[in-house]
Amino acid sequence: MNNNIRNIGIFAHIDAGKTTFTERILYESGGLSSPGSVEDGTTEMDTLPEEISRGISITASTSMIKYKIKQKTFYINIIDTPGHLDFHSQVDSALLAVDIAILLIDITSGIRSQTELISKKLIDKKIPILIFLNKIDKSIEVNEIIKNIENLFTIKKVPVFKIISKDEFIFLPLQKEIDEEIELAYIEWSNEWTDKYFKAKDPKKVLLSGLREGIQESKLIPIFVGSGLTGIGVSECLQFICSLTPKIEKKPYDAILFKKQIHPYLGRISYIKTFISMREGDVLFHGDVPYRITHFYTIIPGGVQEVREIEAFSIAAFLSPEGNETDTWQIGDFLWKNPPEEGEKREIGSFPKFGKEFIQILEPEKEKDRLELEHVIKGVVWEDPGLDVSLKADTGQFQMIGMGELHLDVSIKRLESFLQDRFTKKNLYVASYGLINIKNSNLIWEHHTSDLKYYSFTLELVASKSTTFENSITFSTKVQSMLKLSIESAYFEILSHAADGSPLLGLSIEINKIIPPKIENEHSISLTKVAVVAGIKNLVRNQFKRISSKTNFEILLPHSQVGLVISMLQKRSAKIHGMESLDSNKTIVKGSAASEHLLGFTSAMRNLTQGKASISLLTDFSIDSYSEL
Ligand SMILES: Nc1nc2c(ncn2[C@@H]2O[C@H](COP(=O)(O)OP(=O)(O)OP(=O)(O)O)[C@@H](O)[C@H]2O)c(=O)[nH]1
Ligand SMILES: [Mg+2]
Repeated sequence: MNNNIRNIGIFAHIDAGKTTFTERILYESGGLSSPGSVEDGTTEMDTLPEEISRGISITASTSMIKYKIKQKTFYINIIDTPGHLDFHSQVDSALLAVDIAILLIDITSGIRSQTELISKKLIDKKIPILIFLNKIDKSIEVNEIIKNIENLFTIKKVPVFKIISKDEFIFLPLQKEIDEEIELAYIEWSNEWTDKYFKAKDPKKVLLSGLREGIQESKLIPIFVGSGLTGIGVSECLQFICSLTPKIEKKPYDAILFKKQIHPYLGRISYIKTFISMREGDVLFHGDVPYRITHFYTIIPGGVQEVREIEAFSIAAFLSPEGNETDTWQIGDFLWKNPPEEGEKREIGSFPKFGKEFIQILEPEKEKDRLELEHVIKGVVWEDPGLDVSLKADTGQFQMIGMGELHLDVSIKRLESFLQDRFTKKNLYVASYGLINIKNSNLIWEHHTSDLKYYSFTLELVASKSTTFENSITFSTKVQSMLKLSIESAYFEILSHAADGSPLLGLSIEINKIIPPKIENEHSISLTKVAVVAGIKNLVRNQFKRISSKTNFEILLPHSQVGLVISMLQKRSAKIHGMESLDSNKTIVKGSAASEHLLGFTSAMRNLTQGKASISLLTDFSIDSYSEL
């Protein structure tokens, strides 16, 4: 890795202070004359109108700063990620680019579910982690939190600070003296470093080298302390990061796409992390499709900078390819500098698919605006890997499909910023399914067009509830292939809306006898379909239970409002899993409910608690954790 590039990601739960911390880093580096404020809507990182008005981050934003330590200049790409779980696809995309993670923990609200979720992801990806206990200006009670951090990782945690008083903090790496009680842990993880330490002329230097290597090798996690708001501990943390050189694995590709954005000045841009150096005019291959990059850009505090050359292991943006073929570039896709060799099969990318089951129906206010609405929706979907759009075949309405209510809400506000009121929001719902609930039964499905026997069609079968959520159809009798295809397609088509319009799950059919019409012509195919459709409708009628995704919630609120919120939750058939009381006079309430029952809950709760309660919602889209409605 180039010795002076650092790609840092800032991760944490909602409101832990990521954006404020990032602004402070931009300020410390000289990139800003004063740090922006989330409250005043003046930050570099939260610039979308919805980010400013709600005071939350929605997208992962990057900025590059130059940071000088003595004579050496470091180029630091910093990525500020959103804390709301509705936007966690943004966190996953940021993880494609970062080499070092700063995990903020707000000492006034402790370890929360997002902290646990992101910790697991960072460990899985073997990204070195630094913990920063934030908002120390509010309280210096950190012992309880440090104890709780123990359960967060199996990796050894080592403090790098000592708190003397509210106004005095000592950063041990900057001290000449050695605090053996704390600092011996920096080398004890390795026999080699322990040997070196006891033989060293300059043992402090060995301790710090041991600490750095321990972090780079994911054997140690240092704990910093400070405040992004007042700046305590921020420059110490930044300087320490510059002294780390994380190991970068060589990849079989030359760059990875990690973000797409409709930029206010540049239009559609794509961000890549590079693994080799590149320069303007270079051609990059997506599979075997070439694309010439005329200019590279880096986002810097206050604007955009055009750059001729991009070093290996850095981050850069370029104008996104337009057109049908190249528009298929997805976040997580790999790019190469050379075309594939003959016979070479290239993997395109490896970004996870996200569960999306919150659906908002939209339609143009006037028919003449339909094309423009479609264009704008597609643009917003293009930017956001957590969003999809489809057309409702029966009504021609658009279905915008997202990861949560807040996610859809801000996506619609984004549409409004382009279209104002030229479209209408119809219903919002959560996808639900019918899960078949029948006993094994031998059935006969038949269809007669008239009295004429030679036009009738009969299927004999066994229908049962499958052990999984899968639908399946098997044939234990010989069947001509066209007929088989037509039975199968009718079966899957009707199941896609058999449960009162919703998809039906878990139905397994074994066909063991077929008596086709005596006369075989084009009618026989449609007759088979009619028989299958009618048979399934009959079978399914009221024989299913409706299931839907489950949402886990975590609510942080003042002790005095717990009763109020619990009674609101009970009305929505929520299950409370636990409550935890924090030193800061606040309680965390954890539980779950059917996602559908929680629609509208966040805003109702905010109104009733006058904004004093904050909620984090994580919907579990894995089908085996769905619950009955
Ligand atoms: N006292 C104090 N307040 C802070 C500190 N850092 C952030 N805040 C406040 O905490 C609130 C949330 O800060 P943000 O920086 O928006 O938090 P975030 O983690 O970026 O939030 P999301 O992006 O929505 O997840 C704001 O009101 C900040 O002013 C800090 O170090 N001390
Ligand atoms: Mg933020």
